[in-house]
This record gives sequence, C-alpha cells and structure tokens, in this order.
Amino acid sequence: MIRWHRGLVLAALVALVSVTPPPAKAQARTWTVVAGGLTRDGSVWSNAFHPRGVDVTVGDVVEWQFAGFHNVAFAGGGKLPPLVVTQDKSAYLNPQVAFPVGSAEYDGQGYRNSGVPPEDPQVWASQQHRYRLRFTKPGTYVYTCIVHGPAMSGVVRVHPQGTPLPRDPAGALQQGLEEQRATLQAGQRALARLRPEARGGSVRIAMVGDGQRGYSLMRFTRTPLVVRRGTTVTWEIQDPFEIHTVTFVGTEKVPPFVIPQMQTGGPPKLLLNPKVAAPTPHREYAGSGYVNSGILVPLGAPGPRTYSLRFTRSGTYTYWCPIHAMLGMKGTIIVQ
Ligand SMILES: [Cu+2]
Repeated sequence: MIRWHRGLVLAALVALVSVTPPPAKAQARTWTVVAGGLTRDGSVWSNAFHPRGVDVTVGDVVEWQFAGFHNVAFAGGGKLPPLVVTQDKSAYLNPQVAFPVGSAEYDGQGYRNSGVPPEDPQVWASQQHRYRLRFTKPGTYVYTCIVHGPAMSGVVRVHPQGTPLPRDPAGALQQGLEEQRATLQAGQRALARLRPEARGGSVRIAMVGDGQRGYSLMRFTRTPLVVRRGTTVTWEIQDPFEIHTVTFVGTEKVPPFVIPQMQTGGPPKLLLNPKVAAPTPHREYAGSGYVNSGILVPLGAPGPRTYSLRFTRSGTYTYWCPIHAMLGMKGTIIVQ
C-alpha cells in the first residue's frame, strides 16, 4: 500500500509540474546608463552619468554606453587606483583605469573597471563603446569615473528580487536622456555667458565647469580676444572635472596628449606626452615658438590652476588645449 501511495504521489507531482508554469522567477533585465554626452560641435561636455542613480533588482545587468572619454570604476571595498602612474620619470595613464579589470559580475567586493573608449569623437557620438555588469547582491553601489574624479559619480541601487522599482528600463533611460539634455543645456547657457574679464592691464579667461550641473566647457572664449600690446592674459581653471593646457605651437603641429607605446604580449603603455604635460619657462609671448602652460588641474586637485603670459608683439595668435583639440578647444588672441 505504501509503495502504491508513493507511486501515486510521484505521478501526481509529475502531472503538476507538466501543467504549471515554472515558479515566478523575475526575468533579469538590462538597464542603460549613458556616461557623459557632448554637443555636436564638441563645445559642451557632460561629466555626469545619466541617470545618476538607477534602481535594479538582483540578477539585473547595467550597461553603460560611453558618450565621451570616461570610465566606470567600482572600488569594491578598496581604494580606487590613481589616474596616472609614473615609471622612470615618465607619466602614464594607469592601465588599471584605461583597460577593463574584473569579472562581469559584481557583489560589492573587488575592483571592477570598464576601461576607457578610444579617443575618437565619432565613437563617443555613436556610443558604440559599452560596458556591462551583472549585480548579484542587494546593496547601494557608488561608482566613479576616475578620469574626471569624484565629482563624476553615479550609483546603482540593487534591490532584492520582487521589489517594486520606481522605473522600468525604458523609463530609466528616458530619465537619463532628460538629465543629459538638462546638463548640456545648462552648459550651453554658460557658454553663451562666457566672457573674458578685463581688469586694469590684464585679462582673465576662465575655463569653466559646474560640478552640480555636471558639465565642462571645451572652449576658452567664444570669439577672438582683442588686447593691447603689453597686456597680461591669465587663464584660470574653474572646473571640478577637467585638466587643460594653454599651448601656442608656433610652426609645429598640435602634439598628441597620449602616445601609445606598443608592448609585446600586452596592452600598449599610454605615455602622457611630456611636451604637453610639462610647462615651458615662458612668461611672455613674442609671437612665435612653442609656449606651453603644462597641465592645469581641476578645482580641488593639487597643482597649478592658472597660467599667465604677457603679449609683447602685435599679431593674431591661435592657441590650443592639445588634450581637447579633437573637440575644437582652441582660442584666438589678437594683439594690437
Ligand atoms: Cu582641455
């Protein structure tokens, strides 16, 4: 009798399994976050993640699409690595930032890094460069773009399965695109207001960014700056995200900022060109030659933020930020 009973129960179970759908296990979803953004002319740049915060459930994937030169880094309980490392007195982009690190899953432990996209505005505009991470444990995970520092951070809030979420993936992406539009529009308004400030015999040019709004301007001025001979012009970074230089190249080409050095059996080393990074000793600009500020650093970072040159000769002069030359970051000074 017992044996017969057991057989009946088994038969009943088999029948039950064959007619009922599998237990309600939430379908893993993919959420899109856009890293950065830029206007078509490259003048305004987003240094924010859109949306800044995203709510997901355990098992879901977040996919970052890179609309600029950014990385996505989760510290995983440790310290984030530095952007730059030095070796034999040369400075390199840290491979721990430039290239992907860690598995495609994250439970809050261990460093995860997307790497950076190619330095190519077309790749940025197409958002083809992507990074995916699956979240396997509930928690609130802050991440940072190490290229642009702690002011460029985002958060992924991972909830237990079954938790009702404020948005679905389409809604979260729409929110992100709205945030991106607001950021770029705020930047465009700031660009429209951008004016060099004249004080006595000197003029000040601000390189502007806004940590709250999340933008940086990739322009020195909107129109050529006209000054009298003998005027001192001072450039000053007022931006929490970006480094820039002020570089008069004379008859030379605009030098590249990053020089890849091919390695056998590994990724290239990314040398930061000392020609761009290091200042020349000039205090005056007499109309020719290579004259360079060296790297000027963001608000809050250690290092120089200002650079001054006295213009001693009449003429029309173009200068560049080689770091952002591909975005059209150049200026013109007319010395009368
Ligand atoms: Cu720049």
